[in-house]
Amino acid sequence: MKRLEEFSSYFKPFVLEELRRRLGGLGEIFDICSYTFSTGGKFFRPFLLSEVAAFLNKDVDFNKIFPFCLAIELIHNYSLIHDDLPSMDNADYRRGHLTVHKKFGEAEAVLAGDMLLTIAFEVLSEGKDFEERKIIKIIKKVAQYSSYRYLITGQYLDIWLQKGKVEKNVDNIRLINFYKTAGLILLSVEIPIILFDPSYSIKFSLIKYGYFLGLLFQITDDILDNDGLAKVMSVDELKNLASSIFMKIGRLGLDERLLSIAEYIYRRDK
Ligand code: GRG
Repeated sequence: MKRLEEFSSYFKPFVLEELRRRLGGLGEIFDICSYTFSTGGKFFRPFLLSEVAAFLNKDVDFNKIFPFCLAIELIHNYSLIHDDLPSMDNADYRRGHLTVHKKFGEAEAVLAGDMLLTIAFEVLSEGKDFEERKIIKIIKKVAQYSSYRYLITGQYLDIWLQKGKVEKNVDNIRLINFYKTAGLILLSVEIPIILFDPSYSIKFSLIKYGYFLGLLFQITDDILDNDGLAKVMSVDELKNLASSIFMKIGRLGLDERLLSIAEYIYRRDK
């Protein structure tokens, strides 16, 4: 998607610069913590956040939005680094490159994840361009969604599913996948809602949009990886499910920009 590629081309240097500003004096620590951003990644969540911000305020100054985009991308990468660890998914490769623990060691990868997660909150707390009450609301929401409301609860359930403590059925897999994926996607929609405070009906449509996008993202990911739901549902069933969610998004009455993001997710091939 061209707009996403354009966004990534100026957002990625911003991420690296912000990390260098904080960690540049720490030698190898900077190398380990920034490695994940040099291995690719679509920067989908910060892109979504900036597009929703532009939908809510067409004169938005992207420099003011970037810190929120950065925080979400830092948390996303922390979760991937920790998810790949030997005690979790035990993955050797991500984005076609060695995972952080394979390249630098396990303890180093744990610490790199911790570093990115905690820097995300530092970045959020520095948001000087919006009212303090909005920043505090965002910090609280990011903390909740990254932990018990979505990400970490989803990871616990996933681990218990692998250990046989949670039954491997369609409902449980859907719930776990939704928890692991939807938290950051919903945050990318909810942060600009907090910043720009739209009418109730727009807020309602956008939250449904974030929810459906989270579902769609995980279904297409499972089809591409032949994992998760693809282990308990056929590809045709998954494609039908994706198509029905995509149609629901189309009926939300949002603009072409936001619909094209859903279409990109629906039709993506990586
Ligand atoms: C806190 C350890 C820990 C885990 C939380 C988010 C998560 C749970 C685990 C990460 C692994 C996983 C399967 C996440 C589901 C979301 C997902 C499909 C991630 C991949 O997102 P992309 O495709 O990644 O946007 P890129 O590489 O483009 O950044």
